[in-house]
Amino acid sequence: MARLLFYSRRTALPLQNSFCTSWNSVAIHSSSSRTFSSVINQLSREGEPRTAKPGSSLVSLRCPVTTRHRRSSSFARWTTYFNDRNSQHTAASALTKPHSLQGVFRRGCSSAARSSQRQDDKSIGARSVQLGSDQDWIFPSNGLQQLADSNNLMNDGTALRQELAEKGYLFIRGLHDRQAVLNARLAVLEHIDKVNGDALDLTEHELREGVLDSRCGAGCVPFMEGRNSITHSDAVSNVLESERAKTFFSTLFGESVRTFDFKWLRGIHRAGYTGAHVDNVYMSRGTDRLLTCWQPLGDTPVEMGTLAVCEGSHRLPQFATFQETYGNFDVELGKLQGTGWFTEDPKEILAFGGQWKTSDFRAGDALIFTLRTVHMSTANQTHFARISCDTRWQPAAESADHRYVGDIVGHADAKFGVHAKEKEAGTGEQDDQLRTGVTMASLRQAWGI
Ligand SMILES: O=C(O)CCC(=O)C(=O)O
Repeated sequence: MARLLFYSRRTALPLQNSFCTSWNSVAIHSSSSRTFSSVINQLSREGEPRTAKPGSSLVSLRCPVTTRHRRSSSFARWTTYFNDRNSQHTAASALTKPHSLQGVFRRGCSSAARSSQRQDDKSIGARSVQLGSDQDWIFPSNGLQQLADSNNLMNDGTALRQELAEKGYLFIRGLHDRQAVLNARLAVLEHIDKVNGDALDLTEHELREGVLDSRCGAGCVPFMEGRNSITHSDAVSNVLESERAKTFFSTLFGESVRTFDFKWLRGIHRAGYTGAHVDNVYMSRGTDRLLTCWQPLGDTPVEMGTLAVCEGSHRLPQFATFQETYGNFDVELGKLQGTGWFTEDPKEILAFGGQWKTSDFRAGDALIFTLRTVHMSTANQTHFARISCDTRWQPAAESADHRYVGDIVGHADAKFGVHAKEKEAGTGEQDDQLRTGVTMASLRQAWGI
């Protein structure tokens, strides 16, 4: 049976649109009983037959085959996320006033919706999302476009390399086995719950839903980066170091490959995001033919925090000074204080040129990009933990940045990126680097950018 979950902070939750043309059952989940009443009343007004269990936090609504619900100006943003039994989904949402619905997830979509899922990616309508610190973005739009996948080139190394050189990234749908990714997600959620029993809301939600406790903010989801029992658990390794992944990267490089032992496994809390940066500032001490592969562990719509790349930023002449100064900076050697991000405002990158692109990601999808490609993430505006991992791949014959291979002694602590941001936000720790390091603002002033 299809299942739809609504998460809400408010009580007024009318539906705006439905995108799946046939669903047969809906579950509404919230801690507020007023929320249920108002949803049920609204659905009733809109002519949806319903069955509700009074007093229960989980309400089943039987819906007929339906086309679209009426629009109303009072409707808040909501997002639907469809998954079918054959491991596909389409994500959709409606235009919005922010606030009420934090996310709507539906499992078990009809075959009609399944067959039209590709079209739905384009036709579902625009949603407002937060890119980095900037709330002023619509996806998809001219400013923040849909990533085009390169699946048609999958078996052609030369074509893949040309595409990567041209765009600075490759978006591959279903690079990984979907079920393996979902298994990995569950293993990570179990790990999170084991390390911090307060991180996830398990009073009303199943673990596999990955719903964060309402008090879980910065610093609450355990740190999981490095080489450890969860990054190298069977479930996670089955995705990150699968034969399927190795074959893809061997084809892409046209030679045998290796991957860093260090894995950047992350659980991003509500409101968390990553600012704009290039990876060269963190890992420039080996070959420059190093690629990042970003993969969410689970279905991840843009509202949940997806990676966005600035197409062309790795090679456009307008980025030359940016790449020669910031792009060549080694955050550790340069004793940087802070994240290593050039900016949290995507518009500052657009001032150079390029084009921001992202996508709703399905479990299994991956985004691969160069050391010089500017990227950042949308903010997680949902109640779900966004779980993802960055892996790094390079030709086996070339030198590897010693900090990320082997035992990784001395580099287990994250000093930069999102963790530095959390420290800045005042979670307590003040290490030497934070007190004495150079700031990105002062560097940018010196670089004149
Ligand atoms: O997962 C994220 O939010 C950002 C990942 C990333 O940019 C990186 O590790 O380089």
